[in-house]
Amino acid sequence: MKKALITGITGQDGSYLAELLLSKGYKVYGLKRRTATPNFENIKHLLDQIELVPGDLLDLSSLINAVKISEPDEVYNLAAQSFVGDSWAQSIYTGQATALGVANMLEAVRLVKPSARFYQASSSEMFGRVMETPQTEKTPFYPRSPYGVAKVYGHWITVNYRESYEMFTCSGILFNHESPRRGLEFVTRKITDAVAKIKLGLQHELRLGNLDAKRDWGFAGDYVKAMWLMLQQENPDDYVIATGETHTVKEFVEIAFQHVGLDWQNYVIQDEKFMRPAEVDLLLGSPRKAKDKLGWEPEVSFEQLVKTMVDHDLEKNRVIP
Ligand code: NAP
Ligand code: F7E
Repeated sequence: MKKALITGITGQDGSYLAELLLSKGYKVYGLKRRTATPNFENIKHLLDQIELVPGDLLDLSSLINAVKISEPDEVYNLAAQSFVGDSWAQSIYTGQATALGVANMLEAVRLVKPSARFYQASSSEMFGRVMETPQTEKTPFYPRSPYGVAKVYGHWITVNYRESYEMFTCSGILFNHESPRRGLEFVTRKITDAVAKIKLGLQHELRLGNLDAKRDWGFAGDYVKAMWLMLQQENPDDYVIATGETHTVKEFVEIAFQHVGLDWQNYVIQDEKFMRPAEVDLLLGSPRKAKDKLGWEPEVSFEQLVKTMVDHDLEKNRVIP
């Protein structure tokens, strides 16, 4: 039986990846940091099938211990301070967790089980002020936030461990991917949760920042399949994972409101508070290499994604007003 260690198992991607690996017969270990209140919402249905090990990306000895306990064949490093918006206010912490946390995890693997295959959650935010469109594995990075800068470090330290120690390390440059398990602070889930609450009479307006930003949005359940595929190849490599389509925040808003029969213009207010000090205006990824080498393709369309998220939030808010 193959064994996998997932950091960030309580997050959106960690929960979908755990489901995927369990369905493939893996023994799944998840790194779990201490929190004052439980945050098992995304994995509560999996708790009796996985094993949680305590640890934090900032604490190397806890990571060494986690690798010793799990003896993994595969390590998926999904943990990070992942919210771009907060990365200016918490730039030092973002660097510690999202950048140096990767080095800590790689060191733990190198010291305890260097033969384990390693996946790093890199991000399209590394492209930032994009140098070409669509963005590919060869597009130079130009990050626009402390988060993006930290991910560039995480990306290159992953490449460096591959080249320095011949470790099987892969980096997935994933474009935005969403789901009903997305955190409520990210724009997609903020919109679908608000649309549901407005429809149910529980909220009256939706305050947003930049409606013109363009993102290449896919479904998280599709994207974790690409992570797994990367670690099944003969050789380690880096891949862009994207849909190849881009949409504005405004388009997302329009479809979400339309889905419940409302006109977004009656509810959306633009608020300076949600504008960023530096914005990433346009992201559009080329999934060509992933398609050619991994045989990976996204299955859920943009419209399906928006509607599924709205439907989920309608259901959730009906039950828990
Ligand atoms: P997420 O929902 O925010 O989950 C982040 C996870 O990291 C949570 O389990 C969190 O634990 C854990 N974590 C945070 N700081 C930690 C620390 N110091 N030590 C241990 N665990 C820690 O993120 P996601 O959307 O699933 O994304 C997964 C990864 O992919 C992240 O690295 C993200 O930056 C990257 N990424 C995401 C996207 C996307 O569109 N979703 C795109 C590209 C790359 P708690 O539950 O305790 O907070
Ligand atoms: O913002 C704009 C905002 O916070 C998307 C993370 O998973 O994907 C994610 O980062 C866009 C930006 O995601 C609001 O300015 C407008 O242009 O949903 P987001 P993100 O910053 O793209 C990448 C690939 C990651 O790696 C990250 O971990 O929407 N926007 N109004 C807003 N954004 C938010 N959050 N809230 C608003 O009110």
